[in-house]
Amino acid sequence: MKFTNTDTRLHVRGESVFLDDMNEPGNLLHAAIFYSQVAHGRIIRLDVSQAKAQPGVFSVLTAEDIPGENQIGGIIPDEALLAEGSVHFVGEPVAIVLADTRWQAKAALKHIVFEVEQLPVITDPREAYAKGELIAPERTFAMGDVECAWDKCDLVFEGRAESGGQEHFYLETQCAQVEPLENGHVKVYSSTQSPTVVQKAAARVLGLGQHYVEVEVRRMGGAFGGKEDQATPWACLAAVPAYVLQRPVRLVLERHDDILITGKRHPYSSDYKIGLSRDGKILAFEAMYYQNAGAVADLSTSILERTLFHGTNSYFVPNVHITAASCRTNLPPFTAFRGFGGPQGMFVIEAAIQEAAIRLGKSPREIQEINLLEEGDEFSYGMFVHQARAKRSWQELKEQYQIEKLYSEVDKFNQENAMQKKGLALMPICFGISFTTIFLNQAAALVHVYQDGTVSVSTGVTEMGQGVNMKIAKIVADTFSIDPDLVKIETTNTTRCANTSPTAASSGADMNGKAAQIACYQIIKRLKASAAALLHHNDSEVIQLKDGKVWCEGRETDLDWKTLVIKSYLSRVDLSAHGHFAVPNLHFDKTKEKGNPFAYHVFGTAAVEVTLDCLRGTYEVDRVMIAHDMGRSIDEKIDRGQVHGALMQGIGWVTMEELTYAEDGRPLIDTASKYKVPDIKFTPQVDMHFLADADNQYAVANSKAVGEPPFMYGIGAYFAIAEAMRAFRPDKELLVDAPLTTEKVLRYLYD
Ligand code: LUZ
Ligand code: MOS
Repeated sequence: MKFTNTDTRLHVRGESVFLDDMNEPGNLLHAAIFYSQVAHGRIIRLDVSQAKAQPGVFSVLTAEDIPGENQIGGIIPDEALLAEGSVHFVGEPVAIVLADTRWQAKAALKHIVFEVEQLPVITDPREAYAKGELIAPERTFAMGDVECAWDKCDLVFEGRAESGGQEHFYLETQCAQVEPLENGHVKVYSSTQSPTVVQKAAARVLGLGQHYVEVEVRRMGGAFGGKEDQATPWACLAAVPAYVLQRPVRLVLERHDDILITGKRHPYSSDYKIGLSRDGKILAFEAMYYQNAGAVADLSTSILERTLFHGTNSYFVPNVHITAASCRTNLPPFTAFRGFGGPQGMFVIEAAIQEAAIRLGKSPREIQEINLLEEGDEFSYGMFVHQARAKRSWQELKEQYQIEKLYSEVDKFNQENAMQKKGLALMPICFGISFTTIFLNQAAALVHVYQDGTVSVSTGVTEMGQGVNMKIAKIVADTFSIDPDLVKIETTNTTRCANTSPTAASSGADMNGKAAQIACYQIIKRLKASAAALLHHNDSEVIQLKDGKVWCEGRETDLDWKTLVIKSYLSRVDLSAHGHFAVPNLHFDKTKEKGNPFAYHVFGTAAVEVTLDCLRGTYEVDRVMIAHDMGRSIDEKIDRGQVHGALMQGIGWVTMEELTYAEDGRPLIDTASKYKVPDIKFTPQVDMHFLADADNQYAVANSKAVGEPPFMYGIGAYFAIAEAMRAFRPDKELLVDAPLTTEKVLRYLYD
């Protein structure tokens, strides 16, 4: 089989068509967005008349030109498409300039008169909390009784943990193109993970039924959660002028604007209290997570929920009391990012364990190991661990890579070197798979078999570089037992697959693969009946499709796939089917905060080794070793790529990627050149081991979701560096303030 990932082939040749590569319609208008430079204020004056008179400018639209509702908030309706009355963050869209060229639209922006009376600005989530500025009521997950437990502990202490935001740095910036169709219909091309979210929001701002809005997604040039909710405003900002002016409109953010004004990973500030027995058993854990939500809700409440779900990571803790609050500040709204609040939660308990190790005079890995989840253990949210692979991945990692030997080498190195120190940290992960919003756990597919035996597959999943199209093609080919070259994966389009859930929560291949399979089974059933008739058999149960041939009663026949298909068509057999899949057995009661929210969990353990230059404060990640629970991999190359990419993104989050804000709420990271992401030279040697015999009956083809879980391995880099720092300054307390930039390291090493 010569099957390769079609997208990769196109990408390396520069042939793949991203949104801004599409041919331009003849009368296309280019949009540029005028946005607030003030983080909080009352609008006193907005005058666009001068801008309208600039060369090439066709029109300038403001909130009053929106034909429908000026509202795009999905979970909580608190987000205007265009500011009206007041502004709440730097970057809030105020007006849309439409011109013949992108440069003319941009040039006209400075002719907009916008006066704002400044109001007090909040940037700190704890301050917002103290002032009662909450996006929604805070939530608490509890199990056992922490208050009774503290007395039984040999060690109880409190601590604080900070983790910063993160820029998605997708290569393709936010963009959309909208074309007016006949009879008041519109077609929206969007670089979105969530076609239906875009469809609903566009229908809302245009005042149309959803059936008048078609959303089409070919692919994204990266997303990482940044296009789960935040592709929507840009699609709507193109839809309004396209509809009002009845001309096609394209809107593509420049990198500078994208970095400055679009949402990022939520920064968190957290307090914790932990109690342990002398031998390191965690008896109780309490935490308060202050999430910096930014100015509007976006997905913050949902992300907050996942922080609670992952508050105890892969450990069993009998007494838990964790509370989380989504705090409204005047920063650009934070949003989904790979891990979706999970990493922020896990970071806190890992910090608590590291500190406990110091206080108990143990190694962190001793404490981690004896607290790992076992079969049947209960999570604070009432779910029980099933198919626990925490200890297994831990053991396999240790054996595969001789981890204890590595620890003695690190100790030896640190004794022999004064100005260079090494650190080695283990990072176990446990990540729940399913949207925590239960109704989103469904997917649909539409499969057509054409007369020549080739196959067209549409699903609700979107391709963002993660290789999901390749996985779906393999699943479909495998289900029909035909050559994958016969299968084509279509664009994602709301007229072919409706009510799509976001391609998110690592669930895209799981759910859409299953939906596609369900559609295939229906066609197979009809084809088998047709084959039975052709072979003069009255029982279709004896028919099998195998390797492109029809088998009957366990024997290969002369009938092949292509002949069967054309003969079935001529007998007027339906060769198309729609499939729908709903993940079974999910439920959650928010009044009790208990239930069964996940189809399954993904486990794994990583070891991260670093070397710190104690003169310069610089560090290198030398090597990462991973034992990962991949289920039965659908495509090993793609899955290795996902683990590797997620790991590096996680390492970047806790090391060099730093977002800073001025006191007046202005993001200080406003160009690509001010933001560091790991590059190829920073990439360590990565050794990866997938657990053998790790089938997972809860996902398609016994696989496991891969998109997000390995991100959290990156957290190990933080604690490896922290260990190296403490090897140099054993007198100092653990620093828990991610990202651990070189500047912070240097300040720590030399006060
Ligand atoms: N998106 C969402 C997600 O809407 N719900 C989730 O639970 C989720 N989890 C991870 C990433 N995106
Ligand atoms: Mo998401 S963080 O878009 O899975």
